[in-house]
Amino acid sequence: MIDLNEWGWNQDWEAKYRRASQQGEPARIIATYQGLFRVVTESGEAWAEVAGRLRYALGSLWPVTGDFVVIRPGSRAIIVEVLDRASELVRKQPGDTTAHQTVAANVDTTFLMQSLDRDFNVRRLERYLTMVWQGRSQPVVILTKVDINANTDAFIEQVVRIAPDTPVYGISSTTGYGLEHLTPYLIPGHTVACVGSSGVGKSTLINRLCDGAGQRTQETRNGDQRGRHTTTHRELFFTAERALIIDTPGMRELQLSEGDLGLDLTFHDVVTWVSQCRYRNCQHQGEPGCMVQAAINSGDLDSDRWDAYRKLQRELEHQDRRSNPKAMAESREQWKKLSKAGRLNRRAKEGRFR
Ligand SMILES: Nc1nc2c(ncn2[C@@H]2O[C@H](COP(=O)(O)OP(=O)(O)OP(=O)(O)O)[C@@H](O)[C@H]2O)c(=O)[nH]1
Ligand SMILES: [Mg+2]
Ligand SMILES: [Zn+2]
Repeated sequence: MIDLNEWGWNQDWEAKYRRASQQGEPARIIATYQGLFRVVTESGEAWAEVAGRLRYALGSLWPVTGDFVVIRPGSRAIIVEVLDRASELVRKQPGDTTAHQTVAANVDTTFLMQSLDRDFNVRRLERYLTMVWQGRSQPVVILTKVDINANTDAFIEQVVRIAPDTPVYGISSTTGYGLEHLTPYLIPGHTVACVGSSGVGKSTLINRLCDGAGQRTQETRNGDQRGRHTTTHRELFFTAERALIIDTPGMRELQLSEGDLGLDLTFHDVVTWVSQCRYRNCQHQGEPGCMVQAAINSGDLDSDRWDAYRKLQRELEHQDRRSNPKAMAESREQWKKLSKAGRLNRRAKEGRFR
């Protein structure tokens, strides 16, 4: 018998399970393999697939690693329901679509990892923070490979400047430096996910925390500090402390899915300035009583940070329009009107109305 509590099950899940509409056994997804799922149940590990009638119905609740599900056991178990997520990490699919990809579900703490070789970038970190807050998980910023960069404190300071309330630590999975700072997050039954670009050292850290859980990482070739794409699917492991930790494949680019809660939480300093402008519809372009301009002028607000906020805000508005047909129709109407006006203008100029 397996104690699902060790796998993150608790009274909240028990309650959700009791309310579930489908009969079956509770299980947690521990890995996904193109349509097949590795699950753990009270009677052990098994392979599972999604019930045929759910294939198109699940939408964004399509199971991912970390999900709790209801299964019908069998030589191949059938997933008949996905329990409502407590949290999720969602990114927009790379490329020009409105499809979203959930990377992991039911994550208590997210280790946002950047490495101090060539990966460090505060603007990208803001993106990741937005995703984590939006998904109702708690971020911890981890700067990796401090063994190859002498100037860790300066990097930590840069992170503190954009995320004063978020914990940030410098670590080395090679030497073990700083790993003790992560212990408070590795609580038995809690789930942590490692997120960050390819090569930052997610799998290496997990290996180390799991006492060699058999994760595969690829040694760098010819001193190439970036390593190579190695993780092909997500998985969930136990750390030495019996916390659960999820490896996610490296993201080449992070695009955000819609919603502005995460943006507001990541940029709460900016939001505070905006809320203090004299006019509610202030465009922050030199109007009297604009607190944003005042804060930039006095050095209280970094103009790069302001630009980053505006850029992400525009990106999210664009997303909202694309995934919200009404807003899209409205903007299409707008566009039609404008282009019609443009056509009329042109004709007027060409003198066709005379
Ligand atoms: N110097 C140094 N190298 C490290 C450290 N951590 C990881 N590496 C190396 O960085 C390379 C990439 O590490 P991985 O753990 O595979 O990176 P990853 O984030 O899992 O990458 P993907 O699976 O592609 O997303 C490997 O060659 C590791 O040996 C560290 O703390 N210091
Ligand atoms: Mg990896
Ligand atoms: Zn303003």
